[in-house]
Amino acid sequence: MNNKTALITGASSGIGLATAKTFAENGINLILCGRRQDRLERLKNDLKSKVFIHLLNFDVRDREAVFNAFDSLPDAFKRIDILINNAGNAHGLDSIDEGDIDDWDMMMDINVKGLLYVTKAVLPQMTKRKEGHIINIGSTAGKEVYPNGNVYCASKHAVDALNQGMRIDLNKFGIRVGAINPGMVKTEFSDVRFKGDSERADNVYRGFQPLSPNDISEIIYFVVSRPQHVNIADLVVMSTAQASSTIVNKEL
Ligand code: NDP
Ligand code: 8X3
Repeated sequence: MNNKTALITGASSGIGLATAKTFAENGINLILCGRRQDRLERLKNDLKSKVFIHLLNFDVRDREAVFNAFDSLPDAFKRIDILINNAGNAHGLDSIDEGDIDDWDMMMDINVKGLLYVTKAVLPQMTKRKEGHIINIGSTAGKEVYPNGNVYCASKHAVDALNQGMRIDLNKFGIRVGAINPGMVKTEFSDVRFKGDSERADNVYRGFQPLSPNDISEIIYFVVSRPQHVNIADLVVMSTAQASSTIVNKEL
């Protein structure tokens, strides 16, 4: 994997941060993206002895900022071999009749439109080279719908559809496209969903062993390190205790 460069959105926390560390351990140069620049700087300091790192600071909802960020890339980082479309979150967990429209906007704007903007910005150099690998971080919420998950599930079903659509349309360029759809992973995801209510967030993962961000980053590395002719198109991964979005065995 030497001399490869990966761009990771949402590298300041959780799955994206773990992926940055795993990729750095394996010699993949990094473009790390997120809004919290202080966290990105810290991560760069931790990893800069291993690989070359460039930081991009933008909100994926801001279309102009996304394209400006990519235009600003130094020559050494203009070739992006691997795109990890990871930035995203749930906002709220409410019945559809009680949902907050601002939460709905955030989920659709970040998880769906943001992913599209970043992909659009990264693609030209991949289509030109007829080479590249895109990993979309979906969710079990993109494979099934659970009570009060409504709009978050819709946003992840959209990621599932886009993953298939990208794979079909980019096939002519030889670009690999695949999704990794995790079940419950202990990150800042639930803190964000419950707007800082840490007790409610912790409760989501109480009584069983959820996945860790590192469990997912190791799988992402496995996927991107397959030989060129192998594309892992769609992968669902849950903790052993979880059987579906609503069935979790707390007796294990
Ligand atoms: P975290 O909350 O820990 O991380 C989310 C990341 O997304 C942060 O780095 C955050 O960076 C970034 N992000 C959020 N909003 C924006 C924005 N508007 N612009 C740019 N970056 C943004 O959660 P996870 O690591 O768990 O989530 C990563 C992905 O995994 C998401 O797509 C999520 O839906 C998916 N997922 C998570 C699961 C889980 O159980 N945790 C299970 C299945 C899928 P910053 O705030 O600095 O901008
Ligand atoms: C995150 C997993 O089950 O909280 O995508 O929706 S879940």
